[in-house]
Amino acid sequence: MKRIRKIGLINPTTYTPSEKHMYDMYKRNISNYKPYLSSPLNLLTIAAHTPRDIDVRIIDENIEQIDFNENFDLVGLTAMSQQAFRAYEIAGHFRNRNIPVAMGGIHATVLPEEAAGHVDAVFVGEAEESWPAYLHDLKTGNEKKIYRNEKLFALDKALTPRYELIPYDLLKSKDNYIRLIPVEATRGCPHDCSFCIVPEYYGRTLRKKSLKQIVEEIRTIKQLKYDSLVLFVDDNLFASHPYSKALLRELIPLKINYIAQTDIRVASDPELLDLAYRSGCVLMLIGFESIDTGNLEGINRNNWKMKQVGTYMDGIKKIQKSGILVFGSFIIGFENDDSRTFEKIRDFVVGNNISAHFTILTALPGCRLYEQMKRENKFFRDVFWDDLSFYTLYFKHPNIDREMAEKGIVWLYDEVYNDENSLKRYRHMMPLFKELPERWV
Ligand code: B12
Ligand code: SF4
Repeated sequence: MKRIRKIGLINPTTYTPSEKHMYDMYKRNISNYKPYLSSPLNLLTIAAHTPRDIDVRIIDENIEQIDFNENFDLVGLTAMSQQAFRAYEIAGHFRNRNIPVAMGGIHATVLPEEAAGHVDAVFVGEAEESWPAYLHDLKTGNEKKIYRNEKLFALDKALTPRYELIPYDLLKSKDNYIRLIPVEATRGCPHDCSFCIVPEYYGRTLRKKSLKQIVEEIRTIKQLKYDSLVLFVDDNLFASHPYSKALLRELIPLKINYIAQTDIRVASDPELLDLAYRSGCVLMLIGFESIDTGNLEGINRNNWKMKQVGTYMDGIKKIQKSGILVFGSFIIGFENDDSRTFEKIRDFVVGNNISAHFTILTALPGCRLYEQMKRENKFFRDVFWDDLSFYTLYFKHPNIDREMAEKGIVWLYDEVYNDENSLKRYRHMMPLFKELPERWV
């Protein structure tokens, strides 16, 4: 029987070479645009499904250096694709000391055979049930190379993530970052955007945690006195309006401030917007993707995203009027995009008084767009996971080259977050806030 006393769960650094030029932008505009830091919810969740007699340490390489001499009996790594190469390096260091290494997360899920060449055990998909099974196998010497989730996890059985393991002092010591504490209410997305992996990974049906469970998680965070915003990690917190309204009513007495990702349909439901404001929602992140309808044609099989474009401006106004900031997400690199796209997006963002982030179209391994681009021989390299930061162009585009894309993205950030346009947004929102009942922001 092998004893497992101490496990290190590690989130490898996410900073890739192509992200470097973003730092100068951050520095130039730091008073108006702050990057964020958020502890890895997947590892806090895996920790919750680890027997309590095992000591677990969460290490986020974005905020602390890994001590490769630390005495772990097992190391668990998580990785998005852009972190994969670093994850393999980390695995190598621990395996050289005969410490077994397991790996889960989206990259291992999509490319388990690749990951299996670098680690001892690979987790495909959700691991709430397969992780405890693996720990048992490891103790008894029966471990397998690949663990797959047999079925999607029933979220009503979710355990509270081990929030107390967040190295909060370290997180807090990072000045100039917005601190986010992640909470999850639902999983799954009914849409099928060609560049996204979520529906294949989490399923198309919305699975929900019980309201009681979410309240319990937020109470835990409050007791820990983390002075941070809550980030609902759900791909669309308001996908089901009846469920989210019930959730928001539960959140009101908890007095938190939070950020949520959603889609523009929220704007058509005044009751939902009112509840969102009263429950402490400060910002809604909305994936507008593009303002050119032609670009969005075919993104979803039923053209759902394309059909929303006409509602964007009116929707933004309604959300802002309800006292919630709109943060748009825009993608550059669709087929119709060219050198003028950057200015058009700047005009839309500044004109509508929203803030936003801008990324380059990124076909992630496992998604439809990736398969299509591969068939069409568009990629510059075969294995380019370090280019998947969303800030680099790594495929042949008819009108945009790599330099134009990267410089254009930085230009967009500079334009939107300069003093003049930041002040414009502020002046637009202040009178709207004044018309609303006060809350605890
Ligand atoms: C929340 C979130 C974030 C948060 C992170 C919050 C946090 N630190 O926890 C923030 C906003 C920071 C973020 C940022 C980015 N994100 Co993000 N994000 C998500 C999101 C919406 C949810 C992830 C989540 O926390 N789920 C809840 C946890 C509990 O589930 P989980 O992660 O799936 O983990 C389960 C399993 O994977 C497995 N598992 C995971 N790790 C491990 C490890 C071990 C050892 C084991 C055994 C099991 C295991 O077990 C868990 C429980 O079942 C996903 C989309 C999605 N629905 O998955 C995208 C997603 C992960 N993000 C993605 C991307 C690309 C990014 C960015 C790179 C985008 C960008 N450039 O702006 C940035 C990274 C920037 C940076 N420098 O860090 C992509 C990754 C795709 C890929 N193949 O790489 C995803 C999948 C979205 C998409 N478009 O497809 N993101
Ligand atoms: S991009 Fe958003 S809406 Fe589209 S499939 Fe992914 S999670 Fe769903």
